[in-house]
Amino acid sequence: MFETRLLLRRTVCLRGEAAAEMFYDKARMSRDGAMPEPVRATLTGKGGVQGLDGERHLRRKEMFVSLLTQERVEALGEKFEKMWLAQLPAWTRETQVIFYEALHPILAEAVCDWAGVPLPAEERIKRTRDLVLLFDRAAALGLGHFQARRARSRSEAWLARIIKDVRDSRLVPHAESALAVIAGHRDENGALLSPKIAAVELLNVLRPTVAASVYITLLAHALHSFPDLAPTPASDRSDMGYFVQEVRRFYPFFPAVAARSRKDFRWRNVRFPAGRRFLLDLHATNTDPHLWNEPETFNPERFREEGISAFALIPQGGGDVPKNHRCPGETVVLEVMERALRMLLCELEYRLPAQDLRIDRSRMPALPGSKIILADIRRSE
Ligand code: MYR
Repeated sequence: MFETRLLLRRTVCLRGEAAAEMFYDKARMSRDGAMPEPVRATLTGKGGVQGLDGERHLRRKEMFVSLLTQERVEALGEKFEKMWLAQLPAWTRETQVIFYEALHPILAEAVCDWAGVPLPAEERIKRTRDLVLLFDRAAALGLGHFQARRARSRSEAWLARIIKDVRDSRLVPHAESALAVIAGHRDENGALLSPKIAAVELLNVLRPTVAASVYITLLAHALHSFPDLAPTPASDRSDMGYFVQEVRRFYPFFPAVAARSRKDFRWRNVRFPAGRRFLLDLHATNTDPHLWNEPETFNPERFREEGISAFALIPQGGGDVPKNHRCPGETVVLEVMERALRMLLCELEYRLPAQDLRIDRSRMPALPGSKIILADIRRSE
């Protein structure tokens, strides 16, 4: 734990299992306005589930959890795989493909289709580009930051129109779809969400699914960097699962989550005043030497041996999904990563030409310099 200033505000930075448990104590911490404004204006939007507390948060969270039953998550995985297979012939005609960028339209189309959001052919490129700007430029400075702010205004306006179309019966999405559930969701007072807030929440479904492209790119990086530890097409499901979990533990992706103390309190003999900002360092907890054996070594086998608490492996936040602020989309990420792993191992043949494979840790989200270039792509026999 140490204290610094972030955008001029005194901020306590924390890492480790005990710190994560304290950070997720709702009696001590509030989320209201906790993330820095530039992140709320780009990545998360304002008025969405990430910044709510108490009953309002629980009710909104319930809505997300209801969207993500095992059956629905698998349905999204199937769409992702189908769209990727449909793109493969085009990939084989290219001399090389930038994997990270090639994943974006596949994930965007899959999640829009799954969520019931119409994506006409003429809008695909611009809507996908905006969804990517929201997470890829959320931490950018200067022009990149303003591009992300503009992408948020455009995306919210687009989805608020679609929410109104549903409420006025001009559009009838499938009852289980994210669009139908969010458009019909009622808050704790029985009121519908405003079209703007409903758009923020719909973006909370679309954007992070496209952001899974970061993890899938890192997955390809790990397959290349640790070939002796990679599963084979014959590996069983748990071995594939351990590899995916180790990618999520080992590589930095989402750097930190933020909260604000709601009252004065004492922890580990330090007194914290109400209103102090706290940042929980997710990657530092995933690689904390007090928690993990040889944390800087990529070793999927650790998941066979080491038990994981809800506050130790926290690439998408810690604690409990329905009752606390842990990301409800973790199962979606696992689903698309496991499918991507099977695709890379079983459906595709490819080569990685000479390229910059160093992970740029000054970039958020962190990616290899080349974003993974694949060459000589063929469909496996
Ligand atoms: C999502 O879309 O919610 C998941 C992907 C997010 C990646 C964003 C990386 C930059 C975030 C900066 C956060 C700074 C926290 C202090």
